[in-house]
Amino acid sequence: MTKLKASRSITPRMTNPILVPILGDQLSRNISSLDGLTPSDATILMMEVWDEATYVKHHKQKIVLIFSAMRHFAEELRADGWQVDYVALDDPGNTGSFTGEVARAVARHDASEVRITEASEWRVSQAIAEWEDRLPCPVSILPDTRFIATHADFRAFAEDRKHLTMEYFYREMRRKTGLLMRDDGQGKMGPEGDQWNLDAENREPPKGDMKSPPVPKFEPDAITQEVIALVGTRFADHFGDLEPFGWPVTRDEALDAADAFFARRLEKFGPYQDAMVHGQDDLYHSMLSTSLNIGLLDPLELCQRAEAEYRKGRAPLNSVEGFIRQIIGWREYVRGFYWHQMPGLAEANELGAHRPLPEFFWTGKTDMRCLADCVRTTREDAHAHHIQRLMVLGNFCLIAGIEPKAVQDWYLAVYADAFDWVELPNVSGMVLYADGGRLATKPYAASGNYINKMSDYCGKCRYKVSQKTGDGACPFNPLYWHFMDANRARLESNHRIGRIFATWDRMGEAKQGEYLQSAQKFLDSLEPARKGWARAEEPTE
Ligand code: FAD
Ligand code: DLZ
Ligand code: SF4
Repeated sequence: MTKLKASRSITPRMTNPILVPILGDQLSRNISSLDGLTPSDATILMMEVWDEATYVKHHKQKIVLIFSAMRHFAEELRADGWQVDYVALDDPGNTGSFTGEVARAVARHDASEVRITEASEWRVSQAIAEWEDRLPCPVSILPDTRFIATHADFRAFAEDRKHLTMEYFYREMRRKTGLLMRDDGQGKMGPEGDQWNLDAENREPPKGDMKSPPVPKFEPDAITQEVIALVGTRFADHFGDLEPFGWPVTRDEALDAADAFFARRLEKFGPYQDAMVHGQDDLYHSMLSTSLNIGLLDPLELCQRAEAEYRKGRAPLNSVEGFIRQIIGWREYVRGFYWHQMPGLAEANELGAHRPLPEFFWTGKTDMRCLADCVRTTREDAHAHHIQRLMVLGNFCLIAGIEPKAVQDWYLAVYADAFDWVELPNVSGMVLYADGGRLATKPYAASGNYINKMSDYCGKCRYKVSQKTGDGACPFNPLYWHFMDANRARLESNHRIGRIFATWDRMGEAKQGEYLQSAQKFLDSLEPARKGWARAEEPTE
């Protein structure tokens, strides 16, 4: 047991304590496991465990983020008088797993009960479900009230629907929260501005010399520096740059990051949501996903602040609605979808994709300028923005037919905000169509044209985006048709994409042959990723 700092004013205890394990993504004072408890009832357990740090080989900055945020949170709880039993990674006797550490702590404190907020991930929830049988005391598992939609809300929404279209779920969340709702004058509540979704206004390509206001970076304090040193030695072979590290690791820092976003970037968040500019990694994005996902910020609180900016006339509706939709729409939706579709979602491979992930996803060594830039920002910052994840990296994986497990592992390992519940639906559903279209109504496949329209990547690329086939053609062009041709039987009946095959048929055999040969030549040239990047032991086939 590591004491990071002496506890202040510990209340003497008359009865055996309730043990409250708080996991690394539950760092909120409002976590449901603490509801109704006082420092005299409970001992809080926080655990740095090898299993969590290595189930995939997380980006170094992600491990620094979690461990540093956990250590800061433990200090804050202690300062409020809570007893915190903090097990550090290198503490003697650390068993390396949540189950092992909870069992040791139950014995150490002679706990009367274990009380925990449900895990956000399937893998961990399965382990927690066994605690009741393995521990000598009762175990209570409480709902995670940080999410706006309950599991029952999502089940009710999903009942009897073939396609779980996000848009309808989002409208329910707008009604449930009252965000951006107004009385339509006849006593009925409707959406502000009479439209639920202003996405059509949010597709501006980048403008010439676009410079967005800087995102605050937080100087590592002594606690963070200690963790940086630990990660530098213990996780040296993990992907990604360790420093500079500037992610918020406390609630105060996360609130500062949110203040900076609302003051300077929210206004243009909407229009430039889908834009990509070489070397400019944040643009007008909030960069708040890490803080949201580990509990430093509350989703509803952020959306209410965004709405207030609109009501005060400081941000336009398309930006505010767009931001709120990402959070109470997409974020809540993918969480509900995850629990509704697990465990099958992790295994789904509707399109039968089997190609290994290319090595350049880890090294960034590719002449494709768009992909090289997205891998660079991923390596440097443990972050890439949504459209880079979806339309460059994801689109490539989709149309090159990369096997879903390899893609899932990559996304889970490389992003500081990656947790299975949010990564998996995005990868399997939104990007790869591996779930057979439950989440997305069509695959988001695109040729180089889309990337050229929404970015400044193509101008200086070795490949020519206007060239369709042959040496020097943008690889996205032949790969697009190769993908369509290979998946025709599954996609032709899809009303949103099926018509594309008429264009393909009109090309004639000679042109089609050129596309298919160019794509095949490119695919044959790809070097598969070496084993050991994502997992210490690669699963055998
Ligand atoms: P902003 O653009 O400022 O958006 C605001 C917030 O909306 C985000 O912080 C996030 O909480 C939420 N959000 C936006 N889009 C989504 C979405 N599709 N799903 C869930 N929440 C969303 N997000 C993660 O938090 N963790 C992941 O592991 C993750 N994996 C992804 C994998 C793929 C293939 C794709 C296409 C998207 C993924 N996303 C993931 C969603 C999104 O890319 C990130 O949330 C976003 O880039 C984070 O940066 P930001 O905070 O600046 O987001
Ligand atoms: C991501 C992560 C890492 C790297 N390490 C830890 C850890 O040592 N201890 C911990 O409590 N949580 C960690 N996490 C976050 C967990 O993986 C996350 O809380 C659970 O998986 C949620 O189900
Ligand atoms: Fe990417 Fe093709 Fe544009 Fe090059 S030409 S940056 S490969 S889309």
